[in-house]
Amino acid sequence: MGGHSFAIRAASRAGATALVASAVASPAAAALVGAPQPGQIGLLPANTPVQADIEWFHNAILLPVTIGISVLVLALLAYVVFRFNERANPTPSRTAHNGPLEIAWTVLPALVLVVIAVPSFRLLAEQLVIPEPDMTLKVTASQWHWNYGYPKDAGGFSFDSLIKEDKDLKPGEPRLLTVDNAVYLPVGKVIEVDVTSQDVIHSFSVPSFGVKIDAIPGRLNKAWFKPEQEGVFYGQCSNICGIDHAFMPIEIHVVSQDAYQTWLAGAKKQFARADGLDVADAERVIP
Ligand SMILES: [Cu+2]
Repeated sequence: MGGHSFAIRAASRAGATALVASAVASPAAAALVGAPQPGQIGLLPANTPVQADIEWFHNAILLPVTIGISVLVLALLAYVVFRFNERANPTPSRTAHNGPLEIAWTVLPALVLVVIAVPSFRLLAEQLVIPEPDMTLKVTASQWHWNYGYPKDAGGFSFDSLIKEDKDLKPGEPRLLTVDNAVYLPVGKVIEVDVTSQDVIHSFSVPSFGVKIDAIPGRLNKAWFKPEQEGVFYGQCSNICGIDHAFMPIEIHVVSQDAYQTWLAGAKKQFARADGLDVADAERVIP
């Protein structure tokens, strides 16, 4: 797993991490729902309305269209191979044009595209038109970790979130997906994420939430999700961003309002340091 570079990265980050490394006491362990399982086929379980619609679009529209067209083309090919081979059809017809047929094979695929386009555009609008948020989470990507900022009314703190090395994993924590400081969010709330980057282009992606949005330096990209169930949900950076691209996972705990308040109280003390100047800000100030 690129252990060498990982070790260097881990070492170089160690100083900065020490500020925020000690884990915040986590509320009662929630049910794990948003992680890939061995042998899994298909999408992760949906935990937001947007992801539920994405999965419907995939299963009810895209799969039937793809399978239908593949089977049709295979059947046509088989028919041609058996019906019009040299032995079965020694004197071929000289036909070059067939008006009705040409109209049909132009119009029918266009209709298929229309069938795909209607729910597709509806889905895009659902993702891009952000409803009135209950809270906003600021997400800042760096090579190679994430920084999460909570709004002023939640304490106005921010913290770095780095991958946990294999030797530090506790039982049940998936490797390459578990981080030292996870994000905690309340269940059933509309969360807006404001995503940016400090260095190169990354991508913030949480499959169970139906969110995948580029983190671009000097630009604020917005997305949203509304987690409907409590649990732990994992994601990864989804734009090749350098040597440790594969080692900047996202871990989000969706918890009850009470558990969220408990975590918030601890996190405020944990992360509000140096007059609110967090590690990410310090790196921005000192180029
Ligand atoms: Cu990245």
